[in-house]
This record gives sequence, C-alpha cells and structure tokens, in this order.
Amino acid sequence: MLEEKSHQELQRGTISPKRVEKKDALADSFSVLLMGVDDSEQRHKQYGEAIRTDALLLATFNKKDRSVKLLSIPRDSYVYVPVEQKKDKINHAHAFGGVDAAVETVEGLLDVPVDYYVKVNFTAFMEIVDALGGVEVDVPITFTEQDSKDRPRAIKLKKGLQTLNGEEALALVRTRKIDSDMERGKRQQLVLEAIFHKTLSFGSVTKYGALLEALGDNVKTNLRLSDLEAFYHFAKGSSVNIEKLQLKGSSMYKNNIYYYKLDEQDLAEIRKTLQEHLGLAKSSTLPQ
Ligand code: C30
Repeated sequence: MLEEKSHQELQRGTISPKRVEKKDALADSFSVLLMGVDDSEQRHKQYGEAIRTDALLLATFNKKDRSVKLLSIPRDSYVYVPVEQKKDKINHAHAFGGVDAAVETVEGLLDVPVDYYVKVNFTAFMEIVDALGGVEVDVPITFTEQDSKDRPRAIKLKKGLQTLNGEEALALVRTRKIDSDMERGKRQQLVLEAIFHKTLSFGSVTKYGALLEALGDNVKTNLRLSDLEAFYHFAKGSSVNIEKLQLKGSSMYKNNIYYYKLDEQDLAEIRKTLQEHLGLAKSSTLPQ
C-alpha cells in the first residue's frame, strides 16, 4: 500500500466521538488538525520522546459553500489536557500522548470533531514545499533565522512577494523572536494558504501518492489516498476562500511559566463559528 509508512489511524477509530449522532455531516464538511513538530536528533537529545506541537492549526472545510476556515491555536494556550487530567499548555498534549492526545485536547477545547490530522516534521514540511516547486508568499516582515540544521542566521528574507523554497518557508513559519508566537501563527496561516493554492496547480492527484510515499515516516496522517482525492476535488476548480481565524487571549504567568490565557467569550464565539461551518448544531455534540 502506497501510504503504509505515513498512515496512522487514531486509537478512537475513524469517527470522532463528537460525530456519533451526526456522522452524515462528514459528507458535507470535515476538519483537519495540522501539526508541526521538531523531531530532529538535536531536539530528541534535549526533550527525549516528549516532542511538542510547535505549530497547531485547525482547518475546517465546508463543501456546500466551498469555504475553508483556518484557525491558529497558540502553542502556549492554557487549556484542559485530558491525558494529563489538568490544565496545561496545549502543546504538551502531544508530548504526553502523541497525536491521539493532541486531537482529544483540541476537540475538548473547541467542541468540534477533529476528523483528520496531518503531522509533519521539518523534513516533510520542506519536502512538500519543494515538491510543489516553492510557494508564493507576501512575506510580511524582513528577518533572519536559523535553518533546519540550526545554523544561525542562515536564512535571510526581505519583506515582499516572493517564491519561497522549503528552507525559506520553514524559516518563515518558525521565526518568533522578532515579535511573538501569535504573529508567528499568522505567518503560518499565510504559508499554509500558499501551500493550499499551489497544491491546486500541482496536477493530478496520483502525484500526491508519490509524494506521500517519498515523505515516508516524516509525515503521519489518518487521511487515506481516497480522502486526499476527495479533498483535491473539493479544492480544484473555482477559487476557494480561506478565512483566517485567531484565538484572542492574554499573557499569564503561573509558577514563573508563561501561558497564553484564552479569552472565554472569544473562545465561545470561535466554537460557534466552527460548529456552524461544520454543519453541527450545538446540541448534536457530546457534553464536555
Ligand atoms: C488546509 C490548508 C489550508 C493547507 C494544506 C494542508 C497541508 C497538507 C499542509 C502541509 C503541511 C502541514 C501539515 C503543516 C502543518 C503546520 C505547519 C505550519 C508546520 C511547519 C513547521 C513545522 C514542521 C514545525 C513547527 C516549527 C515551529 C513553529 C517552531 C520550532 C523552542 C519549544 C516549546 C520547543 C522547541 C524549542 C529549540 C530550538 N526549540 O522552531 O526555532 O525551535 O522555535 O524557539 O519557539 O521553540 O520551544 O517549548 O518545542 O523544541 O529549543 P524553533 P522555538
């Protein structure tokens, strides 16, 4: 099977518990949790197996009105992490329980089903961008960043519209010290939007199979090739509008550790927006 190496089902199975009563809605809408991790040897030495999701975004797709919403979830968000049975940074969920824990945590936070996930490391992310022949991004800020091998100041990018290769795109989604993790999240949305649009001009869907095979272990997903095909047909054709969403919040320190405290009212609005986009009335989801 083409996708053997990268395919990894969630322990809960294909259907989210939040879809128990409304499985049919999956035909019209679905969500994908996008995760970016740094699992390089260097970081394994520092953190062992406890790898955190440094990039976390939820994309929701509505086939009826051909729309996409892309929510950036700040990695320091202080949320309930079921696998730890306490509140913690959201990026710790993956460190404690892998993709299953990350998916469960995001479902609990946003009260929507996470139907699919795609997890990439630096290598996969760069290879995807390079396989697409680079991505066109209006880089919002001039900056210098280390490269994927931690060589300091190896990547220098100037503000403005340009085509980025894999290393450059990675630097853009990584760079943070020039401003903040929130602004980094917005840059990740810009790059993902560019990947999304470039994907549509990539040619036939069979190329994705070849790419997935080449990426091997560097990508993990519960999407099958047939799902990718459906996704491709969803996106191909007329233009698809991607709305970028952020979670509002404020800085918080607890025992001298930095957290991002989410604004409860904004969170409630985001939940409602996503539930509506996925065609799920509030009453159709399981209680928390
Ligand atoms: C649906 C749409 C719209 C599009 C198409 C979808 C598809 C299929 C897209 C394909 C690509 C995918 C799935 C992307 C997923 C999400 C993204 C944007 C991934 C790209 C980046 C990536 C592979 C990983 C994240 C890199 C980031 C943001 C930061 C790491 C320090 C952390 C927390 C530690 C970390 C530590 C060091 C050196 N680092 O970069 O320079 O390490 O950042 O200093 O903030 O991190 O702290 O404690 O985890 O190891 O010590 P950094 P830092």
